[in-house]
Amino acid sequence: MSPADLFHALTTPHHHRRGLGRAITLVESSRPEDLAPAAELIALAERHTPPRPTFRLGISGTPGVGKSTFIEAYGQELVRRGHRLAVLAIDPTSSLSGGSILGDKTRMELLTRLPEVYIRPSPNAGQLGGVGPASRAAVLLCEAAGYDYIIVETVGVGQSEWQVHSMTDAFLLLAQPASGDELQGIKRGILELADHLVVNKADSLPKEARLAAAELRRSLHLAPARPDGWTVEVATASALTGTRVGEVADRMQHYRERQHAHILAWRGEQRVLWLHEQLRRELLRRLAGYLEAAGLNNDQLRVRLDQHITIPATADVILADFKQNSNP
Ligand SMILES: Nc1nc2c(ncn2[C@@H]2O[C@H](COP(=O)(O)OP(=O)(O)O)[C@@H](O)[C@H]2O)c(=O)[nH]1
Ligand SMILES: [Mg+2]
Repeated sequence: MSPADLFHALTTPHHHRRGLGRAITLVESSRPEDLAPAAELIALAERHTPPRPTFRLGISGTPGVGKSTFIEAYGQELVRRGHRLAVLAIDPTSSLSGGSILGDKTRMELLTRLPEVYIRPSPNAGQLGGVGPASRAAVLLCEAAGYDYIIVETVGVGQSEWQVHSMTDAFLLLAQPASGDELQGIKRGILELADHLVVNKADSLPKEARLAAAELRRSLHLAPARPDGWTVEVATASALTGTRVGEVADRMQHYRERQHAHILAWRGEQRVLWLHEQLRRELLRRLAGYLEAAGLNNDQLRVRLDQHITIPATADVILADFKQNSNP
């Protein structure tokens, strides 16, 4: 199927699911022959204006904090409010550990069955250095397919929180009902990324959840005021029972309305970030292609090192040659 046909398929109401799945697979692919069609598809998605304004929410938190369970409850609330929801679950660990994707499917059982909801686990999106351009493209494709609410879920490993934060309008951090940043599973510097904080499992550990929320509020008070004027609130909720999940949705709606101008500006910046990622990836791809074509395998690189003695000098010589050869 040509990219244009594929794009047509995914934008056709009621018949878009298969097309969308194939389209996301295409943009996630690292096969050389898929690069050009993927680029064409992304170009079509970029030019397409979604039928309704869209909202992109990033959700993160340590494994077991209840992200999938929360999305199951929150997603149903969104559907009740008239949204069409796409969930992109990105798990950079899953190619190593076998992943939590299977567990996720059973935890999002009701959501999976709703016709207004599309769920896409991307176990391999992490292979090329985490949540990258492919995930950004997947968001656009979901929007083109008519989903107006996109949740990007990631387990907090490596750089994934930063990356998800840099491709969404709002970032929600789920915390454990325990005291201390470490016990809540919050890495250094991640708290500052959050626009919304929710301490989960308030049903089974109400006291611990209250204490954790109070502690998180204290750490937020210590942080400087945000330039966008938004005040981060800490909620306690239960993903399992659904208690106060509706309030989180209300607060999110308030954020969406109040921060509208900031969100638009942030999306503009995100396009520049995407361009940077694209440039980096393309440059690395071309360099790898050059090294291969020039026969510079590890044995040859060792020979070069012997010739030029130091690593920076060797790199300079190789790069000069690369530049000349990629500049016909
Ligand atoms: N008691 C209680 N258990 C929860 C809650 N949310 C999630 N869990 C449980 O915590 C475990 C991990 O949940 P899961 O959604 O898979 O976490 P994830 O790894 O962050 O996606 C499961 O056994 C859930 O049933 C909650 O609000 N209350
Ligand atoms: Mg999960």
